[in-house]
Amino acid sequence: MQIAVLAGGVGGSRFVQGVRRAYPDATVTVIVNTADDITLHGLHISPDLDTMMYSLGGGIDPERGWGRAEETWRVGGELAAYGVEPSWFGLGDLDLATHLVRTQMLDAGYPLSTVTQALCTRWLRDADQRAQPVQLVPMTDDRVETHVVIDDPAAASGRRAVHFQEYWVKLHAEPEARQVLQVGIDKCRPAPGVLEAISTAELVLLAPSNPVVSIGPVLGVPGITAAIRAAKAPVVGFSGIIGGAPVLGMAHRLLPAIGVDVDAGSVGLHYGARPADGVLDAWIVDTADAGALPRLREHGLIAASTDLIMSEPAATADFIQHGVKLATE
Ligand code: GDP
Ligand code: FO1
Ligand code: CA
Repeated sequence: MQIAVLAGGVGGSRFVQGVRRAYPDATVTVIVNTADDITLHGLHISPDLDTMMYSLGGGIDPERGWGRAEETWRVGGELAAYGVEPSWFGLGDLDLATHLVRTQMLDAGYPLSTVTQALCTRWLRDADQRAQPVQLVPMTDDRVETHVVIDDPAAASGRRAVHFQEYWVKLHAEPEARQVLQVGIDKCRPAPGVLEAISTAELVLLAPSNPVVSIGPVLGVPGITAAIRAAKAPVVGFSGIIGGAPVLGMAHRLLPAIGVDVDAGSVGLHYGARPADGVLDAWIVDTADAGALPRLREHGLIAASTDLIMSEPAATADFIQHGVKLATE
């Protein structure tokens, strides 16, 4: 069985671990958001790709959910001692090696998808003793960056745009997000293998990742939404919003900026049903959001509620199988 998953970082990687558990023999391709990417200290950092790679490869710091386990911060300390900015983005010593390798390979002319494959050789080849390791593919090899427009009384326009990482990490998503822009999205192309993974899949899954800054950019890559609409496989999405709030993170600070209410039903309708120009066949919400089911069904979606907390891969596998069964029977 071939499965294509659209995903971001922390939520996406927990979900993919559930996919692995639910379909141990499947070929799984994860199309990962790269609009969180940022260049700092001359290094190309791909947070969602790295979170996915370290998580599936057993190298993630489980408490933070990003970066390496048993990390040390000596290089960052030295940069701070030189007064080098930005000091608000923590780059651990072990993690820095990944960014050094990635940047060197990019500078040598390799595309991000090839670099990702090379990095994953270390992390995923024997990760779970499967014949077929998970394949991580960036949504695009081209540069795309999420920027968030916030109020700034000092600016002539009264507003300014900051990189998503500045909004998320430095500003803790506290300023009102007036607009979320994916700079470069219009002109980017899907990375090699992305459209093929979708068109040949027997199952397409949308992880419960952030709808605005994780799934949003992936669907925004020209050609990806059309490929999902045309896919022969059932397309099943899972809500990361439970009881009117994200399970973790700050998606509630960004959804209003794209005009979507912070509730599971509204996110499902935002993705929409395939017959109504959307991308989903089925939308699975938590039991706390069962009240949204009639509205979702009215809009042509197969909809169901179940426990969507990804406490461990087995629990995630259970709700994935449940959702897929509904969409396919
Ligand atoms: P990021 O890129 O690291 O921000 O991670 P993702 O975008 O992949 O995932 C973040 C989203 O995952 C958040 O909006 C969360 O609400 C959602 N999420 C995290 N844990 C859970 C969980 O246990 N269950 C569900 N349904 N969603 C979750
Ligand atoms: N998140 C933080 O809250 N603070 C950090 O200093 C930080 C550094 C960092 C370095 C590498 C990396 O791959 C991720 C990192 N993250 C950090 C997580 C990241 O900023 C965001 O959570 C994601 O981009 C949202 O998906
Ligand atoms: Ca992300």
